Amino acid sequence: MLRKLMRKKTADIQSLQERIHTVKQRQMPNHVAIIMDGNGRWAKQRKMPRIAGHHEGMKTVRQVTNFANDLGVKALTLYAFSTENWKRPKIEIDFLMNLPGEFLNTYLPELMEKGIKVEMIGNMDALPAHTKTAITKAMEITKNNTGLILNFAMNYGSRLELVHVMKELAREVESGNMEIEAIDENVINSKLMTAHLPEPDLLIRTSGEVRLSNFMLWQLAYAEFIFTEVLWPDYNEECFLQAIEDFQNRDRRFGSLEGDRKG
Ligand code: V0D
Repeated sequence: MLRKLMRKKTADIQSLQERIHTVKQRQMPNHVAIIMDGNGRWAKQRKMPRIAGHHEGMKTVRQVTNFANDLGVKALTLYAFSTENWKRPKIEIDFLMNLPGEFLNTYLPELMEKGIKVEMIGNMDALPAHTKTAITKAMEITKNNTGLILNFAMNYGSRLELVHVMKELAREVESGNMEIEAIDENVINSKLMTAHLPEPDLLIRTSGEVRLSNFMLWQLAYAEFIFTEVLWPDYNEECFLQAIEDFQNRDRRFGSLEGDRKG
């Protein structure tokens, strides 16, 4: 009986390895963006405080980051804190703002070992000093790493980002440095906080919510969207692998007939 169970277990592990082998031979998304939803609900189901869910969600961040790096994904953007999240109770915000420091204290050696580079988008100014310090240090220490870019969206909102781009362009036109006619998609891309990153080609949102919630509105124009009922603390390598497989099985044609089946 035990032997039979063991055999089954071995088979399961092998098939996961086989699936990884297969996705690696196909086109990997360059940039995966994730809205990490469901931490509060996960905690509530266990009669635990919301912060316990946030803390558990941090472990998922580590797991998914390492897995994405192993698969050869170039950039992973995680929506960690939105401009809307300031409306939450102060006690919850205080706890959240300790997570970057805790995450980096715990995992920075591992990030260095794996060559992962930490970056962030969003307005850093409004973050507490200790949070800012932790993130700035990690960005400095990992800046020469050449593996996965682990990009945290913190105090980020897409419309506000676009407002800044528009103001910046208006200033350049007003000062005579740019012709209105020179404004095109590339110019706008170059002013976004994601200017140096490949365009996200896959968006994942967990926990059953089917909305964009002001996340990378411009950047996600051509991305594949994958929504799952799985709560972020329960999300794992197998879930991420499934998302990559789903991505690879979609027909990405950008509106052209390229790849259209004959007959
Ligand atoms: C809570 C689930 C890692 C989402 C994941 C302050 C909500 C865990 C970071 C982090 C959060 C951010 C920057 C950095 C290193 C780590 C994080 C927040 C929330 C918002 F440089 N997890 N995490 N930041 N949660």
